[in-house]
Amino acid sequence: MNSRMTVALVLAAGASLALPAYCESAVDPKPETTNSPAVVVFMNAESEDAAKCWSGERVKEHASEGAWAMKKDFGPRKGSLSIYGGFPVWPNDLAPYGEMLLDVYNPQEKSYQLQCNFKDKYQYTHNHYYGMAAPPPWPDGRKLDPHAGHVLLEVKPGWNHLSFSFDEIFKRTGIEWHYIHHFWMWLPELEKSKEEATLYFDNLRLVRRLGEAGQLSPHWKKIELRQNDAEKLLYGFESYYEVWEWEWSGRKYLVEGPGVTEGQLGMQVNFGDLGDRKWEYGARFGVHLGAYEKDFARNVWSGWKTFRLDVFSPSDEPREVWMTFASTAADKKRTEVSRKVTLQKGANHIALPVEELVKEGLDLSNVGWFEFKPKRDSKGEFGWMVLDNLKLTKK
Ligand SMILES: [Ca+2]
Ligand SMILES: [Ca+2]
Repeated sequence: MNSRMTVALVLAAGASLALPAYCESAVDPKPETTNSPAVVVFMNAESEDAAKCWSGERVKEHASEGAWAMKKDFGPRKGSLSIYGGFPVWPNDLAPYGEMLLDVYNPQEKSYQLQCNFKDKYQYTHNHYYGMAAPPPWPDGRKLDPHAGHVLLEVKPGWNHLSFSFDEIFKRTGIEWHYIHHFWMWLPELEKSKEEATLYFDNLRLVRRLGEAGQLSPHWKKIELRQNDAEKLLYGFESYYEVWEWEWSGRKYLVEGPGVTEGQLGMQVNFGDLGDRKWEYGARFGVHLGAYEKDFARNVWSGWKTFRLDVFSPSDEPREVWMTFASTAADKKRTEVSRKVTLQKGANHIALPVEELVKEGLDLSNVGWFEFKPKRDSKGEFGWMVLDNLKLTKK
């Protein structure tokens, strides 16, 4: 199966034909406390609001817990039981949990293979891997197998009290539990047949790991504005919240190693590959500076003299990078200004006079987008780099 077919299949499986309206978070967006319970409800259909985030029908029959269960019909083009937005735990970080427990009632007289899948942000095809020949590899160089994350559970007639291990999924896929985007379950065997079947789901629970492993990572720190008379820090990469704002074709990690020039952490990016040689530079990798944290005002650059970014390059050869800045003026006119820089092995401290960008039309009152794209190296690869200390200074 080629990669394009794989993408189509994943999309087909993840999508339901009758999509509910996109669901805003139904949970309180506060980090969990250290006193969190050992078992956390993922879906129990008891709350009408939370149930709206799921593609199934909330019914008062075959509940294993409380009064309500989630009913879902499966068959050709009936799609999956999926969650859309409103992820049941906040942040969307499943690293503190080691296992999923679920109750499934099967009113038919035959058994089925229920396929369960998580997708992390990297596997989320629509924004990140769509059309890519080679998604960014894991840090250890392993390539992504889009099918490795499937969990198949046998659903026998009557009640089924099921479970599966998150560690097993991680071993097969290297899934990024710190940012799970999507969860869905379906009966793939029915897609090819004319058969239909109905299942009832209830009491989906996450089992917390023991000890520190069961705590939310301290890297989920609130992003703090760090600005003084001399500098304004746009990104220090000290929090997952900062890292997840960066979009598109890169696998991103908070790292402590070489390349950290500010604080304790930096962002390592393993760049993705669109495959075709016409993509000489890395596919779009960047950030909407004005999209989040309005008070931070990352998009207002007026009054600053120098744009700075520290980049660690592990490559033995010089690496060429395109940086693109885009501004949107009050009259909606969008201007893009790009600069090519060549990075040497090890630490690089990029500094660009803001005035030079203005001469080419950049509007400093609203710099909304910043992009960072390496050129292929002599082996035809994009490799990885560590970014830190993205800031504006007065000198
Ligand atoms: Ca229930
Ligand atoms: Ca840092």
